[in-house]
Amino acid sequence: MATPASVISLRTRPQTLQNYLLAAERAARSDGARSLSWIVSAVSSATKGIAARLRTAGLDGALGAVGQVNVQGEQQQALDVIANELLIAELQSRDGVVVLGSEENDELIVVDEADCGACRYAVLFDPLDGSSNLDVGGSVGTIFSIYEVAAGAEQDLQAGRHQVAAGYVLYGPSTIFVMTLGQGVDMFILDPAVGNFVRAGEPLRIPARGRSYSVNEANLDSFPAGYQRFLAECRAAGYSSRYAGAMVADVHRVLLQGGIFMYPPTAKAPAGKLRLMYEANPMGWLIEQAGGAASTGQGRILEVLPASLHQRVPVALGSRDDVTALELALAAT
Ligand code: P6P
Repeated sequence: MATPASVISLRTRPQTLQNYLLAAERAARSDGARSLSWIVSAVSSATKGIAARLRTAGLDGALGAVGQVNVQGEQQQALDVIANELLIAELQSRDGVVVLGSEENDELIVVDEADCGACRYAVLFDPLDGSSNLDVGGSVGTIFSIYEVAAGAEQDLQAGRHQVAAGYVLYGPSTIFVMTLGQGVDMFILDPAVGNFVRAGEPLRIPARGRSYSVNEANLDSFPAGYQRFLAECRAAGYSSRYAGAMVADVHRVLLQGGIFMYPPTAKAPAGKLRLMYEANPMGWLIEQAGGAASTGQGRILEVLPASLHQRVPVALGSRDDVTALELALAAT
């Protein structure tokens, strides 16, 4: 059977992430764009290293916890530490990076030797989101969010609407890099044979409405009433339920197929569990850039003014019609 032309073209005439970034840099014609593409390239390089370590973690004895609790109060997995160190090492060496913020570090990391002139960036990231899935062979991911930083403002946290780049890497059956520079969302698949992320077709657009919801229904009884009513309406409309327990995997499904991903307020997490700066903001911007919506339930996630690096917010993001229906259900209570 003949190989589909699309497969041939991806392999023989690939647009790699590198030439995609260079094209964006040329289009922007600014020193800042050169630094920004170099910084996204650093994320790409670090995440290739993370993907390689994940593939053999079971053989290397690298699975499991390291016996300490991180700033989130969560058991730190060995691969959380490795992923965090790979990202910090790549990013702090790049011109333009003046500050880093990681889920695994209590405080912001100010990069003293940043020699960047006018181009100054903050990179916030969750190095290995969903890492509790690792021991059972589940998908996990890396999430990143990039801002420009004014001189003297390295410690200032900005609302998500000010991001200049954001994305995630999904470590699943294949390694998938999804990102936005504010001009739509593009997806790249790692070709392990050559070590390049290869662009996988046209920019992603999320369907206006989906047929599934993604939420941890074990917490249903402690969700505010509007969420419970919304989920009952979805079930009555024939929606299916899909939940991987890793935000990157669940949001990737919603981005490609439509529907809604939620982490509502619960008894255990009254402000929600997910972190604003390196989970809700980057994922929310990607969904908006693909034509969807991202809400705290009370308003746009990207308008939230951050008070702290590890601040949590309720999250509901996905198809615009589904998020609107949830917001109406919440407003009716
Ligand atoms: P729960 C993983 O720990 C994470 O931060 C997200 O990736 C995921 O969406 C959520 O927490 C899962 O939380 O309470 O359903 O296990």
